[in-house]
Amino acid sequence: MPSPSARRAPVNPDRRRFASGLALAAAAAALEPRRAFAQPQPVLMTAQRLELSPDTSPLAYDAGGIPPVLRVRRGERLAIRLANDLAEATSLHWHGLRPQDAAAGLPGLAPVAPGATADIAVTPRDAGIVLFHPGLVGTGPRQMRDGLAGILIVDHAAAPADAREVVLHLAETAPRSGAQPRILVNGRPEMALRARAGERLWLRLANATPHRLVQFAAPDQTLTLVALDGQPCEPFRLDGGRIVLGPGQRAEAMWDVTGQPGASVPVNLAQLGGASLTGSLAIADDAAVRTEPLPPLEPLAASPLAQTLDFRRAQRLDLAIQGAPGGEFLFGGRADAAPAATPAFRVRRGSVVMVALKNETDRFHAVHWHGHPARLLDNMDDGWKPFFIDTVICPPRSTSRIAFLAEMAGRWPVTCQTINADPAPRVLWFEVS
Ligand SMILES: [Cu+2]
Repeated sequence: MPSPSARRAPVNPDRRRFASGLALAAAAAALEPRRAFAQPQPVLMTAQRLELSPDTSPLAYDAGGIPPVLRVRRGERLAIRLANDLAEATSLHWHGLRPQDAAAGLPGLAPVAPGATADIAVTPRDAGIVLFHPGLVGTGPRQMRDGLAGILIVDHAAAPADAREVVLHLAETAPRSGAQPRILVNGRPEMALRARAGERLWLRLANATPHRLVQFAAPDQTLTLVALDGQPCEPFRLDGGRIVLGPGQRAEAMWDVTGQPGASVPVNLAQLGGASLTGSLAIADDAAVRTEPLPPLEPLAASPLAQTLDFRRAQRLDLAIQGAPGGEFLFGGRADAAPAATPAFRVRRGSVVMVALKNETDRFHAVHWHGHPARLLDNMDDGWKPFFIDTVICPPRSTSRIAFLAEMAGRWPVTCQTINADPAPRVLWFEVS
C-alpha cells in the first residue's frame, strides 16, 4: 500500500492499454455502480490516458470501471486514493457536494503531481448525484473535455419503490485532430437501453462535459423530473420527455415506460450546435411488469436545505457576461482564469443573495455557483422555479436571476463557461463571513 503522496513507478503502457480495454468492456456490459460504503481501504482511482486508436486517446478515471460510478450513503465517509498517471498535474473537484467544513472552499485547487497519489475523503450531506472531475482552473477544464469525469451517487435512506435505476454519464469523444467529437453514453458512442413494458425507470443523467449543452429526449414517453443538480424537487412532468442539461448538471427523472412488449422506443441526445446521437429503449418481449397503473409518484426526500427564501432584506448584485477584444470575455468585469487575491463580493452568513446574471454576449454561457444551491427566479416577479440548481444556463442577450441563502461560511468559486468554446472559464469567488 503506497503512502500518501508517494511517487509511483511508471506503468507499462502496453499493460495499461490492455487493462483499459478490459475496463471498457466491463463498463460496456453494464454500468454497475460499485458499493463503497464503510470500506476499510480507500477506493483506488487512476487518472490516465487511454490509447484506444491512433485518433483517439481520451483521458479517463479508472476505479474498477470507466467512467467510474462510485456510491456512498448520505453522511458516510468516502475515501479515495487518486493516482495520477497523466503526464501533468491534475486535481479533483466534487461538483455539487456541499462541503461539511468551510475550509474546503475554493475546491479542487490542490494539485496532484504527475506520478503522485493523493488521499481524498468526502462526507456528503445530501443524497443525490455528484459529478467529480479536475478543478476548473489551469489544465482542469481541458482534462475534463478530454474525458476526465466520474459520478458519485449518494444514496437516499430508502430508494424509491418500484423503480429501476439507470445511470447515464454523458460525455464526448476527444478526437486528436480536426474530427468532430461524438457523444458518449457511459463511455460508448451508442445508447441501447432496455426495459420491460410498464416498468418505471429512475433515470439519473449527468452532463460530464465542461462546455456543452445537451438535450435528452424520449418523445411520447412519460418522464417526471424528481431531482435537479443533486437536489430533489417537486415532481413535474417533462414536456415531450425532454430535458436540457448544462455542463456539469445532473437530472433525475422517473420514466414510466409506455409501449408494447417487443417495441423499440427512440431516445435522442443532441448537443446545442453540435453532435447528436439516436439511441433506443428496447422493450422486452415478456409480459408487462404490471397491469395496474403505477402508483402516484412520491417526491424524493428533501435535503437539509432551506426550501423558502425571504427577499425582504436580500443582498442584490449584478454580474455581467461581456465580450472583450480578442474573443475574450469578462465575467463580473474581470478576465480572471484563476481565483484572484480579492473576492468578487462578500456577503454576510445567513443573508439571502439575489444575483442578476446579465449575458450581454451573443453566445450561451453556463455559470456554476458553488456551495449554495440556488433558486432560479421567474422574470416577472420574485417567484421561483420548483427546483434548486448549481448551474445557470444563460441564453444570449438575456438576464437570468437566481437567489440563495448564504448558509456556509467560506470562500466559494463561481465559474462562467462559454458554451461550445474551448474550456477556459472565468473564475470568480465570493466570501461568506
Ligand atoms: Cu463545481
